Formats: sequence, C-alpha cells, structure tokens
Amino acid sequence: MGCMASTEAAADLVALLADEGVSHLFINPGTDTAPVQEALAAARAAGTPHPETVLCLHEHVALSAAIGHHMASGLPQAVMVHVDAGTLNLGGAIHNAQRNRTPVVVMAGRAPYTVAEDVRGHRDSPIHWQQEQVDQPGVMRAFGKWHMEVPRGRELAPILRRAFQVAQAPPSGPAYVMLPRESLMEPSPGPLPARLRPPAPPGPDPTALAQVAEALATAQRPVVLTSRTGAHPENVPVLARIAELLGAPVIDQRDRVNLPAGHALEAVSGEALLRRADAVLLLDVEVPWVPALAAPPPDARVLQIDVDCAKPSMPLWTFPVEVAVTADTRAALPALERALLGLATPRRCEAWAERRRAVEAELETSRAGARARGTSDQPADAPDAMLAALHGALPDDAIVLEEVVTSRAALHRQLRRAPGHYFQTGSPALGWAIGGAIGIKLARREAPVVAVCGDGSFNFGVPTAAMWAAHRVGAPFVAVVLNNHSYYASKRPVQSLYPDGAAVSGGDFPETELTPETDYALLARACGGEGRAVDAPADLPEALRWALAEASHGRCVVIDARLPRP
Ligand SMILES: Cc1ncc(C[n+]2csc(CCOP(=O)(O)OP(=O)(O)O)c2C)c(N)n1
Ligand SMILES: [Mg+2]
Repeated sequence: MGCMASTEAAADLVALLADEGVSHLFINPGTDTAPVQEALAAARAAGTPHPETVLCLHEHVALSAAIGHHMASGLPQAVMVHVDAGTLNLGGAIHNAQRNRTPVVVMAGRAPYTVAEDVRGHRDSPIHWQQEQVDQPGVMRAFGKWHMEVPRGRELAPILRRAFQVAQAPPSGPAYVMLPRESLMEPSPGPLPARLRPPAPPGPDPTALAQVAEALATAQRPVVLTSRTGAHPENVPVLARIAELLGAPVIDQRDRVNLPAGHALEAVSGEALLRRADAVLLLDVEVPWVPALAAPPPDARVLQIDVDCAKPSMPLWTFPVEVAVTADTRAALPALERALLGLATPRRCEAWAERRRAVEAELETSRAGARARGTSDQPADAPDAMLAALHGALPDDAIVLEEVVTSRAALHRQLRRAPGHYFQTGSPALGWAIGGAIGIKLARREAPVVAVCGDGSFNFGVPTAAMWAAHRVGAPFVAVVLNNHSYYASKRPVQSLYPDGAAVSGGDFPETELTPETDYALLARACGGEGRAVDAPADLPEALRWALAEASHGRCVVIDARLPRP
C-alpha cells in the first residue's frame, strides 16, 4: 500500500485552499482528481480545515458560480476541472472571469507523465495519452494572468500560494495551475509555507489626483461615468457626495449599484450629456462610450481613475484620457472629495449648486418618461412593463443578477436595487447568470437571489446543471426568463446593417427565432424545482411571491415571463 493521503501533496492542496480563505471549491472531477478527492474525504473525516465542495455537472456553471461568489463575498475563488477537456468546457466563463477581474485559481489535472508501475499516480488508462496536449495552458493563456504546472509534490504548496497571490494582485484575475497526478501523490514536504500576501491596492498619485480635481472644478459641464465603483459599496455614498458637490450627472453603466437607488443625479441615458460634456471622469469603467454612437466633444477633458487604466488586455483601447490615475477607488474617491472641497470657493459652490438644480430638473424629465414606459401597453415597451412589475414585487433584500441583453436599457429604466444587491458581468459571454446565482446564494445565504435573464442567456447557462448543483448544495435561486422567443440581439444587427436587405424585406432573419418553444417551467420541475409561465406583467407579482416562498424551501424556480416576439 502507498502512503496515507493525509501525508500527500494533495492534502496540502485541501488545507491551503481553506487557509487562503476559499469557502467553496467548485469542482467537476475526473481520473486526475482522485488524490484531491481522497484528501477531501480525509479532511472531512478528521474535521481539519477544508473548503465545502460544490459538484457542478458542467464546468461553465462551476466558474460562473465562482464569479458570482466573488462578486458577493469579495473572497478568492477556486475551481477544479478535469485536464484539457474540463478546461475547454469552462468556455466563455473564462472570458467573464477575466473581464470581471475575478481572483480565481483554476486547477486542472494534467495527464500523468509516468508509465512505470512503481511511480504512484502513473498512467493506467488509454485516456492518459488522449488527454495529453502539446499546449494545455494555451486555452487559458489569452484570458488568464499566469499559469504554472506543479512539477513535484513538494512544489505544490508554494505554487498554489503564488497562484493566489497573482490572482488577487490588482487588477485581479484568473490564474491556472496544472496538477499531474504523480505530483499530487508525492509526499507532502511538511507544514504549509506562509501565505504570499497580494500587494495592497494602489493609492492615487497626489499630483495626478490634484490635476483631476482641478479639471473637474473648472469644468462647466462635468460628467461622471462609472460601471463598477459600487463593487465596494462603501464607495457609493462618496460618489454621490462628489456628484452632488459638483452638480455633475452620473452616467451609470450599472455593472453594480453605484449610486443610492433613485438618486437625482443618475442619468437614465447618457448620450446627450456626453455629447456636450467638457470634462468626463471615468471611474472603474471598461468601455466608456462607443464613438459611433455618442462621444464627448474632441476638446473635452477625459480623466480616469481605475486600478487598470491602460487596459492592455483590450488591444484597441484608444480612449483619449488626459489624466489617468492608477488607484483603487476606495482610496481615490475620498481623496478626490477632499481635493474638491479644497477647491470649493464660495463662488464655485454657488455655481455648482445652481448647476445641480438644472441637471436634476433635466434628469427628472427623462426619468418621468422612463417611468411612463413601465406602465405602457405598447408592444415595444413590453420588457419595461414586465420589469416594472418585477421591480414592484422584489423584496428589499433580494439580490438580482442581470443578463437580459436587449432588455438591459429597460431594466435600467425600471429596476432599482440598493448597493450590493445587483450584479452584472459587464462581459459578453452569455450564460453566466444562473451559475452566478449559485455562487451569490452561497456567499449571502440570508438573501433571496433572482437571476433575470433572456431566454437565450438562460439556455447558455446550462440550466439542468445549474439547477442540479443549486439543489444539491442548498443554494436555490429564482430565474426570471424574459422570454421573447428569440435571440433579438442577433436579429437587430441584420436590421440595422441591411435596412433594405433581403432579411428585412422578406421578414426572414435566419436563426434568430427560438422556436419550437421550450417549456421552461417543466424543465425546472424535471430538475427538482418549480416553474410557472407569466403572460402579463400584472401576474408577475403573485408569481414572484410564490417563487420566493418555494425558493425558501430549497427549490429553484423558473418564471417564464413571456414577451411578444420583437
Ligand atoms: C457564449 C455566447 N454565445 C453567443 C453570443 C452571441 N449573442 C449575443 S446576444 C445573443 C442572443 C441573446 O438572447 P437572449 O438572451 O434571449 O436576449 P435577447 O437578445 O433576446 O434580448 C447571442 C446569441 C454570446 N454573446 N455569448
Ligand atoms: Mg431572447
């Protein structure tokens, strides 16, 4: 017999995950993970620290759940998948982890090297030849920050420590560790090495920050543009105070809740404001505007605060930033507020207050128009009406994940949440929301979790795997599927690029209609959950109350919210 699992490197892996603060290991096992499974069993039996494991029947769900968990908990994440095949199945979730800066260590087996029978973990199946690739980490290379293979058991713990450090160092992101079975089964060298602490988040350069403050204080029409500043909810009141002081509207892309709900300076639509701005402050924003749609004037002063200002992972990020401040907004926003207060002469204060009144009045007009769409019975406003009904029915503590694609503007118009109660990936690989809901529920067990997604997005999320995992681990969610029976996002470009084309004139938009219909409620029941179709916004509140009650008893619920086909 070989040595006991508890003295193997795989046991170091289990103990180290717990020591790094990983609460859940999202896993899909294979022949490569046996030593880790054995070490987990040993840790459970002995009661030694180990993460809770979450079996995911598809790897996309595993990584999506890790993304969601981090959004809600701020903790580092770990995912374990099977060799090259499991890595490939992470699919678009790798892209989402990259764009969300999820500090996640993705671990994958690697085919054993050894054919010799006397080496523990050696090859014992034909798949050990088939699963070996010339460049297994190539799958992760374009999206991850770092990757490494564990060559020997004694190197496992230092390499994993390093992986967690790199993944969490700002800007955070995925790291990838490959684990040959022989390494996992080699003896542990002894006590775990100390943690390699990630560097402290960067603070703002004082000179650059003063330039930003000066540019904002002297602007006539300043605009603040944000997407994720509220990832740290303590930023929300500071951002609100800065906007109020300057009387500047906030164009909010809403990957998170960045302003207090219904704040008078939140712009429902930012295009007109952007076109006449003379200073634009970009806060934690990935894509500030689309030049072909609406951009600030060429002489507007563009200022930026972000931990990753240059964004080298986006090859053509060519926005004309005059002053870029590399900083965590948790440090930079209070410093900016202080700097602005220092520049707030009585005359300026008067001008800023006057501007605030004018901007708020203008924004209130557009808000009233947006609200009206929530009670409209026009087919074009059907998403607004359904989402207004959802907004009215959501309890205050519910956490919403958004993946509604072409209904996103409607959702922004109709749905308000408190800081820390709304999440969006801000990245285009669909299928994140229902897996993400599992992670968020595990991180915030007391709150109801509601994933609002398009019918296409729901399907991309591998619903059978997501609901199964949610039930098994006791992390039920409610999915509200905005079912427009189509990939509307894949139809609109055909309409706009070929307004006089064959598709428009013939009313034939190839492969954009999701027919025949799927019975999503029945699908949920097949997975041990519950479901109901809702045809009119007026029926949604009662359906949601029922769904939340079911979810509180451990069942996932799918509300098939039917909309007209656009
Ligand atoms: C993984 C992935 N595959 C394909 C796409 C391309 N795509 C973008 S939007 C979309 C349709 C989404 O449909 P749905 O969620 O129903 O939203 P709708 O467009 O109907 O509002 C598709 C297929 C994508 N973004 N991600
Ligand atoms: Mg759709």
